Amino acid sequence: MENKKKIINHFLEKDFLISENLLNKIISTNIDYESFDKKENNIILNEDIYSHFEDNNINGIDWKEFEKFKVLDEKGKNKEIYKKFLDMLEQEEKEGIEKKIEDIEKGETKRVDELESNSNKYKKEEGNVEIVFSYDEKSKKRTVLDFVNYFRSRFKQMEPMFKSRLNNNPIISINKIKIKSQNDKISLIGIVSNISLTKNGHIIIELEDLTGKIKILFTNRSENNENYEKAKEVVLDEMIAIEGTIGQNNEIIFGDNILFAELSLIKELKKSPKEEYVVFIGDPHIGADMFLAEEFENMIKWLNGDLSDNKKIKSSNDELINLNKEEEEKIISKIKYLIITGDIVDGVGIYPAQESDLFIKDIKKQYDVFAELLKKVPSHIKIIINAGNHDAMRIAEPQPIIYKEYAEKLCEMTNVIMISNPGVVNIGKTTEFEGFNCLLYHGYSFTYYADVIEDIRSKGGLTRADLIMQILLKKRHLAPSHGSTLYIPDSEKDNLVIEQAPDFFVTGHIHRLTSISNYKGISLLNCSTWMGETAFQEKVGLKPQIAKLPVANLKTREILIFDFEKDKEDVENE
Ligand code: D5M
Ligand code: FE
Ligand code: ZN
Repeated sequence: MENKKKIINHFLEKDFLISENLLNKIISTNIDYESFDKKENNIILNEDIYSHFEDNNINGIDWKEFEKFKVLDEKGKNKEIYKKFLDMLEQEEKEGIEKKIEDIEKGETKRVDELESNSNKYKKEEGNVEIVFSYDEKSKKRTVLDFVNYFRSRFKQMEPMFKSRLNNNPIISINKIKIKSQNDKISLIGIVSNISLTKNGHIIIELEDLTGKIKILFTNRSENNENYEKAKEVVLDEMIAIEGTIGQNNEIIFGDNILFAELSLIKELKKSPKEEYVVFIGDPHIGADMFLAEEFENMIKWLNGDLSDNKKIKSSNDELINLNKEEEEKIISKIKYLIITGDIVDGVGIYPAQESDLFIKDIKKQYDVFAELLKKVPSHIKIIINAGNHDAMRIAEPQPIIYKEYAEKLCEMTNVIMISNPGVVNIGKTTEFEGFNCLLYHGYSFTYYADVIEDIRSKGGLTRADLIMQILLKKRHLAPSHGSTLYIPDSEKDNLVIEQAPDFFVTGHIHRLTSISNYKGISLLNCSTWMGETAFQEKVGLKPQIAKLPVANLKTREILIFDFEKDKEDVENE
């Protein structure tokens, strides 16, 4: 009894309460408790943590949190979290990255950064993310009126983008053409309701505003060649302005010029005073047989500082780059953001007979597996996710965030931020710096423009995401033609209009990597995929570019590509 009191008092002096089981253990095993000289505020020391306290200099652990977990454990409410905490302490003693990798390979789901052996980890600075725009659907029935108002809302939203730039002729509404005279010079702003070719190859664009419709002729005669080329870029339903001359009977306009909505030209890239990095992943397609698990895991290991994978590093102009170990580690340590642009999972029932291409046939399980993978990403990295056409969400755009019922585990992660498709997030904002706006769009409309715009079709179609992205920025709309995507009309706002110039325009869907550091002050990025070539892609002749990780430096705006694709030879030798 005396002994018991002595032991209890020894720990009380250090502000520790000691648990019954530890007390008994100290008595029965003669532990040299007197050398225990840590001091902590009123926590109950038990058998599980005693040795950790004794052996280690454990810094930065929130013991109050720990107490809560322990109580939950004792009440039988949340045993898991207490066990994880103990595992983490256990891990403190096993140094080195090898152990972490072993865990990843074993598929254990402890957060890798929690396992890191140096105590800095608890203080690692997190990225700063603010949601600028994420579509949140108010559920209501759509009516015909919504479609009419949708036209109006696009018109009203985009009209100001043209007005200040039409300085040559008076701007008039279409119903006022009839009170003007032949040969008068006018400007019109409207939505393209029809495009046709005359038998001589002239282009006739029918333009509609809130007051009427009129035909505008663009001839293919040489002196008008530039405008004729512009007319070839015009697509259905987009909003344009024209300058022209009134023709015979005021029934047709001869087009002198076409203006697209255009973003203003910014040559200088905005740069952060802080060296931070953002990395981009597109189209992982979890659940598909073709998902590249090994490449994906190698990439995650890399995010955790493992440089063992023998990868190529390239600049955005495709030049090979050599980085030494220190340079590479420095980059990794400053990665704060991970952006993922949709087709998170392969889904279920997305296309006929998809079942036979699926490794995981349950959509919720597909998301669960993805969450498990993402838990291995260091938790100070903020992960931003939007939906694609394979995800658990209606395919009509704007797509709200992926259904929580399916992506439950993803939504629970404190470093995961779900946004709509399209959506805008700001990253890297500080008190002194405004941060970067990133426009995320999965890219479903891209296939339409690859095909319909002759200039893009002739230069490589779908392989030219760079051209598609530029033309959509020029039109300031992610899917100007109604036929290019399914869309949900919103009578208040056309949510696919590009209202503000972003700093990053990030897309996916076509499974090929494109990176342009500076288009009008915007970094353009179409992401690679983490899925191999499918039978469908082989049939349509689209070669995916797989397992490439673009890494953008926010201080210099340089983009490097880390290539995790395995060499063909390696694959063949396996
Ligand atoms: O799209 C994967 C790839 O397949 C992407 O490059 C676009 C292409 N794709 C998808 N659907 C079509 C259609 N209907 N026509 C042409 N090309 C298409 P994913 O969304 O991952 O299935
Ligand atoms: Fe995809
Ligand atoms: Zn897609």
